[in-house]
Amino acid sequence: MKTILNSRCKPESDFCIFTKKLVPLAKSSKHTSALQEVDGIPQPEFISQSALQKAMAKRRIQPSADELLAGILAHDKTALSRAITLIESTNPDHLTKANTVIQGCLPHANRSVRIGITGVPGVGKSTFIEAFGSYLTQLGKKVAVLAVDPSSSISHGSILGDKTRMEELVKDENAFIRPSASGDSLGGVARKTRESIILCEAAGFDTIIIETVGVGQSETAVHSMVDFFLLLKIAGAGDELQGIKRGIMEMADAVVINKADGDNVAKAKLAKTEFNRALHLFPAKSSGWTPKVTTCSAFEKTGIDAIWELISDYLTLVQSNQYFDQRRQEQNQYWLMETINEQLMQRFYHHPEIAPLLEQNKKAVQNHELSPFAAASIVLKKYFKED
Ligand SMILES: Nc1nc2c(ncn2[C@@H]2O[C@H](COP(=O)(O)OP(=O)(O)OP(=O)(O)O)[C@@H](O)[C@H]2O)c(=O)[nH]1
Ligand SMILES: [Mg+2]
Repeated sequence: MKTILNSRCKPESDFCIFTKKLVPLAKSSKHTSALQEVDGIPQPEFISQSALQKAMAKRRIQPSADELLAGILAHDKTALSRAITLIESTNPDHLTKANTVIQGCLPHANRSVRIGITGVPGVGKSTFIEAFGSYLTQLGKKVAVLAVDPSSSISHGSILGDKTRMEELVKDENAFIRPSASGDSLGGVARKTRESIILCEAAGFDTIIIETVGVGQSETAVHSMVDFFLLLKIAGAGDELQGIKRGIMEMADAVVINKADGDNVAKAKLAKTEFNRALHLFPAKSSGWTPKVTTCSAFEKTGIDAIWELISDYLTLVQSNQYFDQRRQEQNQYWLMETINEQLMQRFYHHPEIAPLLEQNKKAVQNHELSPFAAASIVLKKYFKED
């Protein structure tokens, strides 16, 4: 290989990218001054020009909404990926196209189980999703993994880095993994994930896993788009309940104590007893389901089947008592209102006249020249053109 590449280097080149060797200038016949441009790198001969042109042409062509929709409905993962990119785009032209695709997907969506997974960093979410997701695909399920992580614009998406931790699932024909959308507001990021769920369902995925790292209010956002909410924990030193946000415990349909392996098994069992006791103190859920506590080792892949069994029990219950549909209806209403609120706020705060006026009124309030109510009224009147 090396000799072939070497033979393609022009002898007069100053630097050969293939061999990574500098050819001394003195030996270069053409170049005598540093100000002279060196020759460009020659096009490798082994690239077929027609293939190159085809590839370039393909890259330039943006598939139409109809083509994307057809691809998604044919269960094509590339079309799904491209459509999600469209949803995540901030380009207004893409918005219309994205909406057309979503609208087309809607009649084919809604036929899946949506599972939310939360837990502090390092608890083992990615390792768990790898084990759990692979278990499900072995059962013949099609699994899509999405995320809500508003911090991902800084950290570039936890799942993206995690793809190395989800080695098996990434390669799995029946799995689809997508990192969190980026954005500056949780509402925006969550909306994109929610729309992506619809697309994944239309693309034939019957189990959607949504991961969140639990920063800010992201658990609430994920809870409002899933059927089952799973809190991942690790056993500590007997102070399990400390440091847990009360809200999360109320949302959880199951608490799974991970890393129940090696020396940790006894501690995990103890934690299980403690969580079980604590969960009984919470009011009964409107689903009629009593939250369960279990242990597992994502690393050793133990206890994973019991978790799926537990989720299946939950589904049987909520499908028979109609809670499943009722909750999805409520979630749709919630997202309708959320999207309106989000867009109104975006419009308002980014309005070119409002932003400076708001700053001016903030100062006036700070200097006790105006009451907060009077200042708000001035800004709102301007926005609604009532002044
Ligand atoms: N012993 C043991 N280690 C585990 C288990 N699950 C995960 N780990 C280890 O815990 C560390 C963190 O696991 P991750 O899966 O990256 O955790 P995470 O919750 O996704 O972390 P973030 O992405 O940072 O939020 C890794 O070193 C894993 O190998 C387990 O069941 N047992
Ligand atoms: Mg992770």
